[in-house]
Amino acid sequence: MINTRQVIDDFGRHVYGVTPRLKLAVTSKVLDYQAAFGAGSRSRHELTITGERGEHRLELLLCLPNIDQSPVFLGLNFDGNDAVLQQWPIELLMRRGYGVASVHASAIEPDRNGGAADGVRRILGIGPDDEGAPATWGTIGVWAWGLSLIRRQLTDYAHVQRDKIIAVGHSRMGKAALWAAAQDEGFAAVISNEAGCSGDSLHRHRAGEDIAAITTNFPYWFTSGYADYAGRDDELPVDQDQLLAAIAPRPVHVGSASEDDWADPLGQFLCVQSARKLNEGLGPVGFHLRPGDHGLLTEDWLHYLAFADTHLSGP
Ligand code: GTR
Repeated sequence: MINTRQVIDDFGRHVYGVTPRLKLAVTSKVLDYQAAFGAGSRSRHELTITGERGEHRLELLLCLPNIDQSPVFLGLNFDGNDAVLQQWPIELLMRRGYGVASVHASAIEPDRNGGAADGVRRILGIGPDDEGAPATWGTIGVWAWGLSLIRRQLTDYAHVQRDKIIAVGHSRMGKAALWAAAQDEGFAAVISNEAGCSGDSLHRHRAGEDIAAITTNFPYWFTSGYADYAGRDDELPVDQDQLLAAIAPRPVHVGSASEDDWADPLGQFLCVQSARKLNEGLGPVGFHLRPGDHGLLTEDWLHYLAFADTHLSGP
């Protein structure tokens, strides 16, 4: 039986950094609202987060179908909210009765070394030795924290089914979605699309990206001690199957692509299999493997819709 609290503590300590406890005021203002795809509405909201050292603003994109209340897929995006309208099959999701909420990850904290100085962390009043300082709290952890903050905000919108908010993310955003859902029981389910190393594939299956590569290319994503495990992946006190298992009884789905060697599809599959054993059947852990390379495709979304229809009984 998995000790969820222990797993979360260990991932905080060794991988993503410990999430500081912060109580912040968040306000929301509608920037614009329009009909979308003949299937519902699309609105943009400005969220203002007030911390000890000032305010930080984010733009939230919210697409909702024309039904009284809908489940919502909430995910961070790579290229901004306008791009997500082109990149995700939002019309299809809305026609199936689901809403979509998204925020540009870099609007929470820029995806680069030193990004902490220009993101939400700069207003939080966290000193260099405090929990939450850049060396101890990585950017993936900040994104995950941001996802929770946005989830709570979404529960204020009348047309959002508050107990059916699904965290979703591709690749680095998949890592953030898993970490967010593990820590925040308010997420009803989580979808991890090709999150790979430090997300949804096993460290102990030594293939694809490893801790040395990821902490060389993206040191700021993690707590600084994670890099100590470079070349010693097997010695990391946790593995990603435990993170997946810690989300149970809530459902998890992992999406994988046959040519995505960097994310290690076999390592993802083995991670899912092992998580199912660890959670002792408490929560479903789904998996699909599609042909092709790294990416979040409509084909993947069709699996995610089927998953949500089955495990959250749909809209
Ligand atoms: C890669 C990184 C992966 C994955 C990917 C992505 O460069 O090494 O861990 O996160 O980026 O986000 O697409």
